Amino acid sequence: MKLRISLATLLLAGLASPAGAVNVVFDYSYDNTGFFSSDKRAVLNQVAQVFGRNLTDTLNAITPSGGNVFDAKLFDPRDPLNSVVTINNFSVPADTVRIFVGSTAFGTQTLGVGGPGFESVSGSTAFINNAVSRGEAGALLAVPTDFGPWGGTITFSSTMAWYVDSDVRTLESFAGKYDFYTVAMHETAHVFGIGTADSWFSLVSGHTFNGAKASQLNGGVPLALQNDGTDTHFASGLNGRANGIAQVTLLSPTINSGSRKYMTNLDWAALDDIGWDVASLQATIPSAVPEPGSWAMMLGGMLLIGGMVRRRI
Ligand SMILES: [Ca+2]
Ligand SMILES: [Ca+2]
Ligand SMILES: [Zn+2]
Repeated sequence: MKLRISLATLLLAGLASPAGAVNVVFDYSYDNTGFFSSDKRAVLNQVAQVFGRNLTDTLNAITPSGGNVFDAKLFDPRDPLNSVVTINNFSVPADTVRIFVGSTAFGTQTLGVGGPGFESVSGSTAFINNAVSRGEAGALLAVPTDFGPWGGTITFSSTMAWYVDSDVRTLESFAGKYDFYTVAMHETAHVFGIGTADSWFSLVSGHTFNGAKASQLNGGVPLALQNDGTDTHFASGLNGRANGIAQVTLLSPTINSGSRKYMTNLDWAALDDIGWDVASLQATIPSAVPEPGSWAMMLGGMLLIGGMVRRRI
């Protein structure tokens, strides 16, 4: 009987959530300053589309009840470096990842901070295992090979000059400003585990990332990490490919003003290596193929990088 119930549950889950549909929800509950204007939310909607359509894992719901207690803990979107907030009795639907966003004046050269949340969980073993893995069995191993977060936090600088692009499929000139899309994509990748998940650190040694798929794409060489003591970013000089051309990985630690970076094949391959089912290593924007005009501008923009001020992300 138990088996039959399980099969029925799987069937229902399959009907409710077709493959390729991780639902990335940005949550503005902690935006107490009105930072997230409609144009910024439109950019985040595009970020949600890129990640949501390209990650095809099925994630179990977390549904606390009775003695099964799940309290979400997250770095406070309004003050992520100093404060943690708890959301008692937190639940999340199947396949949904909820990312709480906020802003603060970092007072440094930091453009953004992002990472997954954590939790305080108690109850039956089955409830606890599901809550911390969302059904991704590899997340429960002693050396984790998968990651099933409920969501996390992204905080943006409230003081930097942002370029907020209503349509990220086209690239315009924005000298002196920092690209909100680039930073949002970078921080979202941190929420999904690059530089943050246990399954990431399972593959880190000697300041390199040793994921098989990423290393294969990198000429058989493990990916160099930024040697800053944290092993949370790829090295500044590490090139992958995006939109058919070489580009420094999105998950390197800095970005220049006036320029956009996309997820490269190496960034996506790293997500694959830490446990995600990645549909395409070429996903950069909500629709797959950039128009010829934006290619030309991208190439033009690259020539301008040299003198730009770099900021940490
Ligand atoms: Ca545009
Ligand atoms: Ca997975
Ligand atoms: Zn970062």
